[in-house]
Amino acid sequence: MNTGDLRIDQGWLLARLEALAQIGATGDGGCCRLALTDADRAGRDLVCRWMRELGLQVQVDPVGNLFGWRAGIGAADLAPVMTGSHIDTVATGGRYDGNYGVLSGLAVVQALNDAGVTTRRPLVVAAFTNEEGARFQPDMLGSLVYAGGLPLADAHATRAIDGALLRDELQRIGYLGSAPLPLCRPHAYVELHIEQGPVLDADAVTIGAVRDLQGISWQALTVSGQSNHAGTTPMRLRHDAGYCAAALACFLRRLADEMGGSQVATVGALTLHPNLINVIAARAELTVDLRNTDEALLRQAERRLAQFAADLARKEGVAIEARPLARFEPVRFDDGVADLIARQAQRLGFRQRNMTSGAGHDAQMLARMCPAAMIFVPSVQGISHNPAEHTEPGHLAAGANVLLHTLLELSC
Ligand code: HGY
Ligand code: MN
Ligand code: MN
Repeated sequence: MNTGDLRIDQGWLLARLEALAQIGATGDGGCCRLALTDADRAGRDLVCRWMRELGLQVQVDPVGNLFGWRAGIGAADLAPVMTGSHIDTVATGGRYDGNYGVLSGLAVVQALNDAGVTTRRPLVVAAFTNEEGARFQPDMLGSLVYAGGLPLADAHATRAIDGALLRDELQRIGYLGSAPLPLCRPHAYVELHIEQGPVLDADAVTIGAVRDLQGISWQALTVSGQSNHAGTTPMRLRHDAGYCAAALACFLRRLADEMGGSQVATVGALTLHPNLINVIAARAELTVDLRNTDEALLRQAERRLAQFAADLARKEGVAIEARPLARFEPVRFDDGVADLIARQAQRLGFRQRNMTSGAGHDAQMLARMCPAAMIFVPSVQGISHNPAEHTEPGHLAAGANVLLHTLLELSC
């Protein structure tokens, strides 16, 4: 058959996105399937069932990465072409972040099976553990271990923000696997993902050929001050951890505005102790997420934050301790794979453009071991990590069809 006319079954893909979204549904259209929780287990069980129904050989590695393997007809030692993403979500996640890439990989397999199309190289669909990094840090933990960037023992010893041990959680949900780590060194890796930003939607462009991804710096700051009476303590005698946390957040906003360009800064988590109306906070715990496409500028932002914190600590008579949580330099993807994505998008008649990813993705880890690139489709109003996350069905199908033909080209 002329595989050029092959298309994924849009209804099949939309139905599985809907079914997976019911697991951990938060009632407002979103999902909560934090890594290695019971909801994540249920999502994994469902995806593994769909993999088996498609005739894929399901394998699980020691960090819980899932793989559905479709045999090729070429030489047995031919490296496979891999696609995939993640099915864990943030606590207020949408239904497309990660899930769309994994399920589109399965939709590609479904289309190939239906059409009786075989490929020379094996095709592997992956779902990597703890991509979000919301429960365990760093993010992209499963693909980082897969690519050799984090020893398995260190990953197993990682504690969740709720105190659970990663290895114990893998065992508890039945996904402490024994597949080889890494299962394979792919011939190439292509990840399909929603953009999660406003660019494609604003430009009315359907496909992004992602050629690079910005650097990420995550740290946890602990401010230790002195609890005291809110009414009796003169301002000059305070060591107010709550004020210091607010001062740090305001500094980070000023820093990002002043640096401009792609610099972004976020304080996403903040807790005060004892968190009471009439007690000056003794302790503040906050997280800092800094990102920039330029490594030198990202380091500059880190240095400036450290300097501000040191000055603030001295002035306010508090201690401020920083604990690194994740640090990844900017990544350049493979131009050959990105060019192929752009060509397939054009051949299928979709407007396409080059993109930089503002978000972290498993592809940035696979890029350490094989040629890798990503396909983006528009996020309506750029909203993501939010139950209102939405991508039009036509765009979902468009991305999956570009993935289908990119994988076909790479694996035949
Ligand atoms: O944080 C990120 O960029 C990704 O969602 N883990
Ligand atoms: Mn994602
Ligand atoms: Mn995400």
